[in-house]
Amino acid sequence: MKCRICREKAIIGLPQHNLALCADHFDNWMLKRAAKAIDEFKMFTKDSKILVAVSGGKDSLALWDILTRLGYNAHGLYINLGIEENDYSNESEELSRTFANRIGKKLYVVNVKEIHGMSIPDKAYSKKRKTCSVCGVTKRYYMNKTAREGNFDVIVTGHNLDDQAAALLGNLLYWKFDYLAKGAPYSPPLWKGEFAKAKPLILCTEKENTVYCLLQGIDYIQKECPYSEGATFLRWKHILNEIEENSPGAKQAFYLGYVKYIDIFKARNIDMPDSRCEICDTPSWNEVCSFCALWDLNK
Ligand code: Q46
Repeated sequence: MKCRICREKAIIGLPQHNLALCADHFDNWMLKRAAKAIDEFKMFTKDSKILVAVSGGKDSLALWDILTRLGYNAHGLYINLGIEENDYSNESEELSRTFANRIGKKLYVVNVKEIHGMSIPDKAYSKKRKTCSVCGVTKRYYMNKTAREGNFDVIVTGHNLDDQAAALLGNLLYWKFDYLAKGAPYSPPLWKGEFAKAKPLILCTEKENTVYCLLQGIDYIQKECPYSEGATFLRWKHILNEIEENSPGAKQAFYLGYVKYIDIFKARNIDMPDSRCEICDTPSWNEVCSFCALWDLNK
């Protein structure tokens, strides 16, 4: 297999693009893919202050690296969830800190156990709730808080095409309209002065992000979070991989087709509550928001 551009030995085949590339041209191609998503969905500009949600995994570190190389002003946020199994949280924090030092960018670190006296799994156990649900509410709160206090224009996440397509399949199968309304690569600020949310690696696959990290020598956490999404989500991924194998490009067509028609789902969705949490003052449908209720916060 030869690189389509220089005819040197290719290191990766990209059948969905009818392409094979050598290391140098693949590296360049990844930067272009991210730039294309940023431009096409009008995510942000070189003047924007960007907060990268960093987990220590390949997708978020690849994203931070690519944005930095493209000349964007991107800082990181790592949230330590206090997951002790496999030393998961400590190791991923260490890798995130090492990477931030390597690129010379600021990493904000939030430690849930230090702030609340309890880790995410312990909180979930004490509230008899699913760990990922407690984790989701808590991460969202701290991402928003950091973006608001740091005057960031946009929060970016490392979601890749495989994740988004699998989530889309699952949400479509069960017609989860509320989720279907929220799967766009870019969500503008809900009101003036608030930040946007964007997924610049939406045109890149899991495999491409992995190869990018290997080529750039980026050390990322290889373990999965011990609470990571179970068999169902993996099944959607597996089904889509089988389809992709026989019809290269189907995954991208599936997701981008949905993005084109996403307004169909938005019609049912009410975007913004007009009241605020009486404890933390963030927009909330209830007197006390889900985060303050979860962590039993008082005025
Ligand atoms: S980190 Fe948190 Fe995920 Fe781990 S506990 Fe679940 S939600 S799986 S992205």
